[in-house]
Amino acid sequence: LKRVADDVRIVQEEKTPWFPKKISDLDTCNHLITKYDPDLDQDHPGFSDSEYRKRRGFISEMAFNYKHGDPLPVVEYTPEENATWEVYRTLRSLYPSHACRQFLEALTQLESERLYGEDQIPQLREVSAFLKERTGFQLRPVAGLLSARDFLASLAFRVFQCTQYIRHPSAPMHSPEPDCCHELLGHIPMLADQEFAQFSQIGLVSLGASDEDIEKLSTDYWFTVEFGLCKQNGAVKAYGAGLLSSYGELLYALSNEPQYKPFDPAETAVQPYQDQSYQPVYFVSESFEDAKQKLRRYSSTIQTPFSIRYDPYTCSMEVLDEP
Ligand code: HBI
Ligand code: FE
Repeated sequence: LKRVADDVRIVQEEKTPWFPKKISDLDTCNHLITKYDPDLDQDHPGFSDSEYRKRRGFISEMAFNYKHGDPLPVVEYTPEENATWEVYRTLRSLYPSHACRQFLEALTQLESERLYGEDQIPQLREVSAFLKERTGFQLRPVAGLLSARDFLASLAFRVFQCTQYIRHPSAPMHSPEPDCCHELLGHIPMLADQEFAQFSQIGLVSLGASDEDIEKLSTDYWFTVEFGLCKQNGAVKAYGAGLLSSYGELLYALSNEPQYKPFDPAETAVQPYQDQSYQPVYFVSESFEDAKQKLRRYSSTIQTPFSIRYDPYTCSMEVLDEP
């Protein structure tokens, strides 16, 4: 006897993953990845420092309670926290030779407006207002490493989820997780550039995408926004936030040790990566304009049952059913 499998036709219901439709929906996009949590990870430099963990808990609490439209919380940083911010001075010395032009321009502006200085950690509220005037990007506080889906979805609304705590003072030059040094020194100056801000709306493609496509988009994000290099006046410069916030890796990435490949979204998307040590390979873009166009072409290969447009007047997604 033959079992006729065709009789039992399982109709797989095609389900589109939930995604935020309006900017206040981002209040529910706060799923953290517990990797590198100082409360759970024994290797975290703050693991055995109960004072540090208490402080982190306090700042996390503010991020979890934050609702879209609330004024951004102001953190009164302690003298010890402000002392850790000295990484700024150290990194600053490398920027003129290693960072891309757009980064330097924005950083200089942040300094001349006295939003950035050596003595204290800048406040997200002021930095968010600065970005909003330039590219429409705004910040919202987040308690730690966010899921790729939630993180990318926020970018679609030109919202950057930004951590507000600082790394442990025992390891000022390295942090296993994003912290305010990484956000303020790596991401913020880049988000003040128009072309780069448009590139960062990579998030639009992630809305309703499959887990597989989210993984590919995060990998493209990883090798561009986090570890990207670009050509400028015949030289290679850094624009990735992971590089611009790490003295050691910034030097390494622009030395002749690592391998360089041209940025190609389809290829880059499947490049294996790790976050434990320096990258073995970096992707070089011709320009942000070029990277944006390549990404746009690649995005059209990502299948969703609809197309989406962001309406900046209502800060909401317009979902257009495909014919
Ligand atoms: N979460 N808080 C935070 N900051 C990031 O930069 C970040 C994140 N989650 C995921 C992520 N970056 C990317 O590496 C991609 O997975 C999107
Ligand atoms: Fe980052």
